[in-house]
This record gives sequence, C-alpha cells and structure tokens, in this order.
Amino acid sequence: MARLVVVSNRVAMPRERLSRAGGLAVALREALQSQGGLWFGWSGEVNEQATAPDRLAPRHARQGRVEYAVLDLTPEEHRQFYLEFANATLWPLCHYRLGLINFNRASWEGYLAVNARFAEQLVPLLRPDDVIWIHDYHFIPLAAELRRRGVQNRIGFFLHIPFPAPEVLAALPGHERLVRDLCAYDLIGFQTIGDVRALSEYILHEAGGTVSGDLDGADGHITAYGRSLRIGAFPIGIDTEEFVRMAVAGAGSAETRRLTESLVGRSLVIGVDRLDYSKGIPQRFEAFHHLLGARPEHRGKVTFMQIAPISRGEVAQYRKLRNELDGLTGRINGKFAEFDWVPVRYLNKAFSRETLAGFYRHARVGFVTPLRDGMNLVAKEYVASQDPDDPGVLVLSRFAGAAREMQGALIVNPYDSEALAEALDRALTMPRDERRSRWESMMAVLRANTITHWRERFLSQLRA
Ligand code: GDG
Repeated sequence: MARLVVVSNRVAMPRERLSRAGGLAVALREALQSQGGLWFGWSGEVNEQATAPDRLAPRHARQGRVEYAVLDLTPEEHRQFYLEFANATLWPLCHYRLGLINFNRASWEGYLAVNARFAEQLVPLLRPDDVIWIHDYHFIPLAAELRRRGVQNRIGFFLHIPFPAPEVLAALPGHERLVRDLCAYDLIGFQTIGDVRALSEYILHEAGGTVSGDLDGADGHITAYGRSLRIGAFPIGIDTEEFVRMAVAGAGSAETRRLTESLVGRSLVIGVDRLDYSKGIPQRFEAFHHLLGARPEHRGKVTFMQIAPISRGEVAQYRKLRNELDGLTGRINGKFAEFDWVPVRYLNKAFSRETLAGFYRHARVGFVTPLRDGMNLVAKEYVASQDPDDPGVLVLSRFAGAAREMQGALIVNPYDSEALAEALDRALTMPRDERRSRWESMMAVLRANTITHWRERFLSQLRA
C-alpha cells in the first residue's frame, strides 16, 4: 500500500507519551505505523534561527515504520501564523464569533508564507505514490502550495473545526483566496453535513462552481476554479473500548476515590474543556447559578466541577475569558456556599486521561455547552465512560457537531441559561430506565463509529 504522509500543526513525536497525546494523535500514529509513513509539521518550538540557511531543513526522528519531520517557527512566524491568523482570525471566524476577529494583513501574509515554507520543505521528502492527509485550519493553503511546486499526489484535508456559512466567511478579507486554495485538495472532509453544506453554498453562490453527488452520503462532488474534488462529512469518533477500559480503571483510582469521598453522596455535574471561548463555559456557570436560584432543593445536594486547563494563554481573548470565569466562580460560591458545601469547583489544570475517565464515570451529568464546536470529543468520552447499569445523563449543546449523533442526550440551546438550568434539573432527577435507554442508544453510535472507523473511511475515500 502507498505510504501515508500526515501533516498537522503539532506532531506527536515518539518521545511524547501516548497517554498524554490524546485520541487523535494515537489514531494517526496507528495509521502511520500500520502502513508506514511520514508525519510532518511544526515541532512546537519557537526559535530565532528557524529560517537561517543552515537550519531550514526539518529535524528527523524515526520509530518503527514511522518517520517524523518537524520544523521550528521563528518568533515572528509564531506570532503571525499561529497566534494571530490561525488562532485570533480563523478560529473565531469558524466559530461564528465575528466580534472577536482580529485581522491584519501582516498576519495573513505571515500565514501564507509559513504554508509556502512548509510546502517547500515537504516537497523533497515526498515520493510519487504517497497519499497525503493534511489536518486543520493552520494548513488550508498547503495543498495549493504543494501543487504550485508540481506535486500531483492525492491530497486530502480534514477540518476539525466548523466551516462557517458563506455570509460569515465573507467577513474575512482574503476569503476568495482561501477557498480557491482549499479546492487544490482531492478530498475535503468535515465533521458534519452542516459544514459540507456551508462550503457547497459558498461554491455555488460565491465561487460560481457546481455541486453534485450525495452530500449526505459523504460523496459530494464540487467543481470550481478549474478543479474537481470530493467533499463529505466524516464525523470523528473516539477509541470507545479504550475509554470503557480507562473508565473502569479510573473509577478505582486514588483520585476518583478521593473525589467520591469529598462529595459525601452529592451528585456531580462535570464540565471538561480547554479554556476556550467557543466552549460556552460562562453560559454553563450562569446555568448552574440559575439552577441553584430557581430550584433550592438542589442546594447542598449538587456540586459542579469544571476542569479547564489553560489554553492559548498568549491570546488576549483567552485571558479575558479567564478573568470572567474567575469572577463567576467567586460570585456563585460567594452567594450559595455553605460552611460544608462549595457549589462550584473550578480547576485550571489537566489530568491524565484515565483519571478524567474515572471522573466522568462518577458524574451524574456531563455538561457540554459549546456555542460552536466542530465535534466535541468530551461529549463522546463522557458517554463511553458511564456505568451501563447506572449511567449518567449528557446535556449537550445543539451547536456541537456531536449533537447530530448523540441524540440520546438532552439537547440544549447554550444561549438560554434558564433552559440549560431546566435541562440540568431534568438530568439530575431522571429515572434510571430513561437514563439507560438514552445511554444505550448513544453507546451504539459510539461503537459503530470509532476513531479507527473515521480514519479508515477517510483514507479509503481518499484512495478511491
Ligand atoms: C478540536 C475541535 C473536535 C481536556 N482536558 C483534559 C484533556 N482534555 C481532552 C479531552 C478531549 C480533548 O482534550 C478536547 O477535545 P474536544 O473535541 O472537546 O475539543 P478541541 O480541543 O477544541 O478539538 C473539536 C476535535 O478537534 C477533534 O476533531 O472534536 O470540535 O475544536 O479529548 O478529553 N485531556 C487530558 N487532561 C485534561 O485535563 N488528558
């Protein structure tokens, strides 16, 4: 079988422990391991000398059948490409937060230049029959840059975050160039049919192209800018059985025992997210505040624990969110806490995946309320971690990609804090039979679409 080349912003190097690397990194590494391949991307390092003539070539490592090749970024590239254009322009744009967009031409040029430089360094590593799979919004123009350098290989792209509706995308200066470059791929995979439709609309109404085929069946065809390519929805999954195993092991861990003891029989509502404004964390806090205000019977009986490791701390909007959450925690706890009960436990730190799985299993409610999310793996991990006999309830935003599959959840509108509080109340008081039947329907979906299925579906479509 042809060699696989994976490109992603962060490369999980062989020395990084898989337990910390996360499900996606594990799945990609397995794919590379099984057929042999190359993983190419940013090293995660910022280095003044990154573009010095003797430092331009990537650093290599090898483990088994997988070769790794990584490049550093200069401080200016890191700022323009990563912090500004990727994370302060494209990220808010794709999450429908036009008010948070910070656009400047220098960072747009910097983004394009890093893509060109990475293409330049990747070309000599490629073999004629390699199949190339590029991930996420950092590298949208990469295929076009490779094509400009004569690369004719199959190139696929998977977008992990939402693709915005044309009216939203049009707010980005340079949107025409971005979509034109996107059409240099042979296959574009999105998380949901909603994202597929959004690009199709753009192709029809902004790019003057055509769309045909079975969009719902992940077999759409588009023709635009003199190229024809395929698009489809490939909702990402998790390693379901591994989560089941980790949750059982995690439930017996010292951490989960300490958590259980500290709750002294109270119900636990859990939220787990990178600290990001797309995740609707303040709305979740507001909802819990409403619950305690409107339903006094829950006071002293329920604890809400939000785990939110700091993410992108150098971007201003993230610092602002952190301040907001610090304030909300203080306000709710100040108002409702008793000498023997604190309603909100808010933790800016990360836990091992196994500990998280144990915490999920102990939580009566998984509270997942993003304002927009490509998929949201926490929702799926929470479900997979439940005790089949006595499962908890998932409360899930309709704006998470996962809501299309997790129909057994209580589906909510995260902008409506009072409705969120009602859903919490319903989840906390739901009879066991209903919890079980909802959980079983979701678990069947998680078993039928694991991360391995996802990867194999995408790659077989790309090779077809
Ligand atoms: C992007 C898209 C899409 C969180 N805290 C800890 C920890 N986590 C892990 C979770 C989960 C992962 O991080 C977060 O995944 P999400 O899917 O929720 O969100 P993003 O990071 O925004 O990911 C998203 C995803 O790509 C995949 O395509 O679903 O929509 O935005 O796995 O468990 N892991 C550990 N400790 C923590 O404290 N070990």
